[in-house]
Amino acid sequence: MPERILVTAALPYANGPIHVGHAIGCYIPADVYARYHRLKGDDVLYICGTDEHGTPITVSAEKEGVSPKDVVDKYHKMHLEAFKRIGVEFDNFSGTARPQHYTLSQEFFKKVEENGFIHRETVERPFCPNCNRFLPDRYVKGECPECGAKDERGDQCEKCGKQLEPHELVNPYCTICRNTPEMRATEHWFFELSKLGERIAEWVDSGKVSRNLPNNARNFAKGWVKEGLKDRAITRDMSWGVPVPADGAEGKVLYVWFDAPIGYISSTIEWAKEKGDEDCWKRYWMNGEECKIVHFIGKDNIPFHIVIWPAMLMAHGEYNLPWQIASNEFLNLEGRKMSTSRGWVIWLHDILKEFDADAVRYYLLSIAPESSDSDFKLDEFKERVNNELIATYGNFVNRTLTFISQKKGGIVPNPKEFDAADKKLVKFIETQPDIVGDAVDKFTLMSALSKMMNIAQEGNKYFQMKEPWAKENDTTLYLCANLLRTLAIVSEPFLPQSAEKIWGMLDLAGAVHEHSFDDAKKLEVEAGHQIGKVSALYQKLEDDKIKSFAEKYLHAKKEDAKSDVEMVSYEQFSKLDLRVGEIRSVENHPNADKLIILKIDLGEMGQRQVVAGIKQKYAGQDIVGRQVIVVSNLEPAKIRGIESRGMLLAAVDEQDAPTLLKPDSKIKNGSKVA
Ligand code: B3M
Ligand code: ZN
Repeated sequence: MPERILVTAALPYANGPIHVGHAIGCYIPADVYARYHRLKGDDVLYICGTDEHGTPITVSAEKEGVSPKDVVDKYHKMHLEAFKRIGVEFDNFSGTARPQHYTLSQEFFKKVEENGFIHRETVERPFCPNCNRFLPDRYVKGECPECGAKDERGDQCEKCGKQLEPHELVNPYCTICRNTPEMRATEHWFFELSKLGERIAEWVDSGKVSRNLPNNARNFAKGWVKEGLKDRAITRDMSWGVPVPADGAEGKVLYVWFDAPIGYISSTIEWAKEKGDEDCWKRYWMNGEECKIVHFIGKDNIPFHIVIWPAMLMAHGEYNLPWQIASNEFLNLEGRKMSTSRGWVIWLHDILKEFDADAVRYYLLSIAPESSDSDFKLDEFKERVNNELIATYGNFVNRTLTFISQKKGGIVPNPKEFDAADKKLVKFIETQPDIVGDAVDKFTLMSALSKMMNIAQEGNKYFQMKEPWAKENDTTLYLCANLLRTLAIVSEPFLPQSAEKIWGMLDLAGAVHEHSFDDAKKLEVEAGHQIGKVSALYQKLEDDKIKSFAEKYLHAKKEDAKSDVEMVSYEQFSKLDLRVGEIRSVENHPNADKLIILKIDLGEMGQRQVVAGIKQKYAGQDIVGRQVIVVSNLEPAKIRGIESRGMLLAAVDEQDAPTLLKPDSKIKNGSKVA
């Protein structure tokens, strides 16, 4: 019986690129799950979109000196491209700043209010007198009231995971100007979560939730309910967001975590409209228990998906509740926590520029942080790709097809009578696909991946044992061609691009993803079938390639490296050409608030144009005529559209504010700094 399944992945904030940790946190696992169920013939939809509201977006916009909409559009496009390259295939990828999402979120709010789960209340919230505004969520930092961690944001403590409200921080400060905020009265709307604790606890334990609900999620929910759920403010004093649909709510928008999950529904509605069947989204959201809603998320999103979102749905009353919350733990990088602010991160678009998408998918799935945090290591990436993906999977593909192509003129031969080993292989073809599928259904994708790889391994063993190069080989090659077809289908959810290539090389009808997973259990490559052109699936990863990738893309800012400062050799250092220069002119950068364009005299080396991020500190100061230290052999770069040929040396304080370095006394322009 085909099932109906709605798969979602956490809506990524549109305020920065996706890194490998995000990718394996939920997008790739959800994609594997959705692809598998599409092959099973289920009615499955994979829904996502960008989360375009909240202070993550407005803080980024202010930093970059552009509008929130600009930020959102830029990253929406970037996310989509990266997902496409890595083979993450959504049925719809929407965005929460679209009009129909506004309408739906407002209707949702009103319905919950009508049902008696929303009240308004005047409360005290941090207000920065200097910036003249309230400081929601990420505009305020301070000490976590729970664990004492410093510099935590007003929405969640990264250290202990505690959900916070901006006014709960100890010793708060404004993240824009660093002033201490004062408390001011303001009116907000509260979601009455306190009324729903019992129902949440009951639901988590009921058979209506997947028996594979991860323990961390189940226990978290029960623990939180036991502690006592509190009503939560679901509005904020800011202008970017869904306007609160109530009288007297000017200047207030819905809290991003209230509107974002509604994005799962609005994206489904958008999909239905584009399909030209306006109402068909209802069969996923409104048909009682017939549809399994599976939310794939990263660990930090558990509280919202296991408690608040279901509570919102209960309070609304007309939509289906989730059936599964599949969440991974965190991925570290070379033994250290990934940090976007410190640059210790591998962006998905960077790694995809240099390496095969399925090689990246393979490695990430093989180290997925399923039950505990795991570690991305470039050396291990190389090893796994070379020794497993290429040596096992690629090898079976290659030896089977090459042999048929070279020794049989590309024709799959007629099998003779099956011996015991052949029969064993046929049995394996009949049973192994379900073993892989069961593991996917249990949300244990690492194990599913290794069971998929068993197919290639078994194929290699069989090939080796049968010695087709030395012995009668018609049966062997016939069965290998069939096992390869099985492998292509079963591996499609994990390695979609490789699977299609194998299908193409086998020259079978259609595309692999149009076939049925259950067909993988049959022998359907017929004797006499002509295969297509054969080529290698992957390129071996060489040390040099890995090293140059690390040099190009992986550098942490120095403050992060305090405990493990990376050493450079004298030879590396001596490659820098540092010179004394003199500032001749200064002008504002046309496209950036913090940048200026300098012309610098390097004596005999001539004049240079350099773009530098020192405007805030040096605005209004006359620095023409001042001597500076210039890195003169830096590769030329365009910075926001303006060519820069060099870099000025400056010391930076804790807030990254620069102080230019200069020679102790006047010296000839162009002098070498050694
Ligand atoms: N945007 C948080 C995140 O990207 C948030 C998820 C929303 S899911 C409804 O981690
Ligand atoms: Zn301020």
